[in-house]
Amino acid sequence: MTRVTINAIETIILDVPTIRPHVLSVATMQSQTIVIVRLLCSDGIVGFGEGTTIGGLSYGAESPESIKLTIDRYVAPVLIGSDARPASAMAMLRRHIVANHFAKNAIETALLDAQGKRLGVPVSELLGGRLHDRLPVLWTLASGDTDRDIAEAEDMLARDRHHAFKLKIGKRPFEQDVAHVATIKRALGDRASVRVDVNQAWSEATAKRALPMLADAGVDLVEQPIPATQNLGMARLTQMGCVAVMADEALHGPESGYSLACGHAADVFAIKIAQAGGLSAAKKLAGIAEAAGIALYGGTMLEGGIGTIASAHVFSTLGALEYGTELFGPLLLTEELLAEPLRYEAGSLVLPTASGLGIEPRAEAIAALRRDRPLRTTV
Ligand code: MUC
Ligand code: MG
Repeated sequence: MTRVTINAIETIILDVPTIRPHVLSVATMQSQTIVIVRLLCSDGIVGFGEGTTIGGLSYGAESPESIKLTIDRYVAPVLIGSDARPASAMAMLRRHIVANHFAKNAIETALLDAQGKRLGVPVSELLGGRLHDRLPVLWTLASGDTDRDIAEAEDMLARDRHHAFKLKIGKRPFEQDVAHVATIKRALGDRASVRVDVNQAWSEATAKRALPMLADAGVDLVEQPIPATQNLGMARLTQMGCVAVMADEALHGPESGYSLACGHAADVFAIKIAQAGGLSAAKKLAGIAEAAGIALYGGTMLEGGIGTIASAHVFSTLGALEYGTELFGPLLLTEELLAEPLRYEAGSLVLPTASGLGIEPRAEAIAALRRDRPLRTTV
């Protein structure tokens, strides 16, 4: 086999409006910013990757602009001219660059897309082979308005699009948030599972009061109620046992997963390829959860089509995803970024069968949404 090397890496920032404001405890999103990576190899194959976070720097330590800069300034010089096989390129990257998990994930996605296209197999097959051809997908209700959220959930149920909902809370006093959640759960009854994501907004004292109230309201899962650094607090909340507790922002790959597992600090792990530092790291993290008896959930950073399907390839290889996934990112955007949209059917995302990621970006959408597009002048 001739040695294939990496010839060039390009990054493009896109700003894509959302279909409605998406209200989290840390930010209100009116648009999503996506960094597209194009990785060109010496055999002419192009791999695509995506670096996406939420709310600029309000969610985590990497912003879209820092992801682009990291790749342009530090990743590309390390990788250009080197072996394009994913494991070897990623090992090289880890030797030269610490942290920067979102940037590393975007690169590993592009490397695996290229390698899959080269070998004629889907990315899931490079990761050991898929166990699921479709994945259950929930929808996040985050308009910030109780009646609007109920109407949105009813519409999703009527269209058979989603059967589980995640509510973003933590912005208002907790009693108001619990009342908001209880009203929605009462309206939906047994027709839908309701979960909440606090995005680290509560103190442990508030969480101790709120968790039993949420359990009484019929909530199935409480995600990252307290700050990501407070694993001992997470362990105490998990031990209360009234409702399942999920770690999200506390997870930064296998090492953090190992320490949470050792400390019994979560019932469920939200597996996110970007936060984990790539697709292989996400698989290792899932392995730690499985070994520790921690349930799995397929998380999202509200990525567009590339990041969403990259996540789906990983999740399709995991045994049991007890809490399903939230791979709905593309459905929150007003613009279609793929030549052929992802297939969502009856509450599930269908995995593509073509080689690599099995998707192609839509060139016109990229041209129209890129932040550095030439400004049109009117005469
Ligand atoms: C998060 O914190 O989980 C996932 C779904 C959503 O609405 O926001 C994200 C981020
Ligand atoms: Mg979360």
